[in-house]
Amino acid sequence: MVDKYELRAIISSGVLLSLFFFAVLYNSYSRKIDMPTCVPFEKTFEKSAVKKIDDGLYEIYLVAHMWTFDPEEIEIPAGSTVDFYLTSKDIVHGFHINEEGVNMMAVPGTINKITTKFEEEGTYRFVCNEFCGTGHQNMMGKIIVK
Ligand SMILES: [Cu+2]
Repeated sequence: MVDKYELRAIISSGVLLSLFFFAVLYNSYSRKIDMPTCVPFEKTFEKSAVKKIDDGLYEIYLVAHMWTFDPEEIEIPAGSTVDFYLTSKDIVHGFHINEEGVNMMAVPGTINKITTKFEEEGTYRFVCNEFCGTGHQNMMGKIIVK
């Protein structure tokens, strides 16, 4: 027989788990937060690229490695929608654009993808937000939106 205090602990754990689960679902749908998706590519890319698909539509292939991003500087016109594809050559790094709410991990052997739109002109800085070693604090780049 289960002790009544043990049963209370089990039930409250279940309630809390459900609450956290629905909080994540609620926030991702109601606030339209884009979650990065993991692209099942057979082989990841090793070279970076900035591809113009159409007017206002770009694909950016970013490679993270100790302790820099490739490319470090990207120029796009205002109002562009950008698909970011991100991978890493060595260890786990991060990719964070504060103003756009973009936050991804760069994992070796996989590609993470997120889409965002740059409405306003300006310089958007991106940084590595996963501690990756002694040069971590210098790992950054910028997107210039004109
Ligand atoms: Cu880092």
